[in-house]
Amino acid sequence: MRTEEVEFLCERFRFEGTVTETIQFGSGHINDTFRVTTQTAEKERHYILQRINNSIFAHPEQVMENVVGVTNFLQKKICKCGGNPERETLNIVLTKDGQSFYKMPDGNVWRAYLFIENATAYDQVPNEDIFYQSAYAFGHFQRMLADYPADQLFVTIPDFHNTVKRFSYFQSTIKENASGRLKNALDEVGFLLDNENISYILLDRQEDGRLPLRVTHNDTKLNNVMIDNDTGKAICVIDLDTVMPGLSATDFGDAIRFGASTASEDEKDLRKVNFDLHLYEVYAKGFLAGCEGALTCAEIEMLPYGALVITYEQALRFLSDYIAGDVYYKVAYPEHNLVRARTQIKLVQQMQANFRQMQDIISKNA
Ligand code: ADP
Ligand code: GN1
Ligand code: MG
Repeated sequence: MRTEEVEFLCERFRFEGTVTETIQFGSGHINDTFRVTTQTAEKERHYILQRINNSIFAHPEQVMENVVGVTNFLQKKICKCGGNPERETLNIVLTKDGQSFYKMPDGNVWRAYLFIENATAYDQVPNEDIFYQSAYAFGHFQRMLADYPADQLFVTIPDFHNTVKRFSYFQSTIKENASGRLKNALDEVGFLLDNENISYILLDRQEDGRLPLRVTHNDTKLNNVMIDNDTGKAICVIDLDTVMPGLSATDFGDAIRFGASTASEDEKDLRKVNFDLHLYEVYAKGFLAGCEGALTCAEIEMLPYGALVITYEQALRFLSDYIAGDVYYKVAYPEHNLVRARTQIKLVQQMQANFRQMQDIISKNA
């Protein structure tokens, strides 16, 4: 981003003090995120300044309406429970004319949040206590939003966790082979095609009403929760762009595919990537505790399937993007999406091999 653009944008928001530094921040795959530092007479302050990716979110203003609704709702609940609403949920910094976002003349939509200080968003599990804390936080997040009026939420990405549609898109990317890369991924493509049956597991049960829709986060990876550097507690669930009606098994599964692995999502050496049943159990305990007994028997039974389905779905998504030519996720090098797809496939294979144990762990802890 050009310096003049940053200066122009910082001028639009109600930031306290004078801006002294702006740096790119975090490792999200979707939005452009910056940390802004300002200096007031007394102290230094930080803010998050973010461009909402409008090729992925077709209606950024609807994303912001959801975020305003959800954060206001959470702030009230946090206050009632004696918590700190400035730290335990995202806080939007308004523009100088009182809006929740600023639309640039080029059509890009920007927003700002208070920066959550002295906390970390981890890309890999540093220790099991922190993983437990993140699980509790995502379970609790769902619980706190149980009475949120779901009909007021915009669907910010239609069919976000519709694995069957993700599979169809995967097939169409193979047919088109827009990047010419299909030849580099034949084994991976073969595995995903052979396992199409996985894509129906959750959707069938959602459609026939066996699984209830709840207000869910839908992007529950570990780096979407801030962990307090001093206490190791998960203090704030962030990245609220995909809060929409969804399934509890999806939120559980997405966190497992990211966190219950012995390596990062984009580890190139597959020997280092293994599904960790112990971390799976740690997360299950935290998530069930955070949900406070609200899950139905059918939902609990589907938690292991959630892990399998969402890991498979993520493999489809990464590989589709590799074959389509990196049109969705940010990549650091040309094979990045293929590398990511491979880690997910390895995890799916190990989940398949250990599925009975995954089920037993849930039964034992439910
Ligand atoms: P993306 O959709 O691209 O993942 P996120 O909203 O998750 O965007 O933000 C990217 C990263 O920026 C996060 O993983 C986290 O490290 C950091 N971040 C986002 N919001 C805050 C905040 N309010 N305070 C501190 N760090 C934040
Ligand atoms: C994206 O935005 P971020 O980096 O937290 C993606 C998730 C994927 C994840 C894979 C809106 O999450 O769905 O699971 O990458 N978010 C969106 O790491 O597509
Ligand atoms: Mg994120």
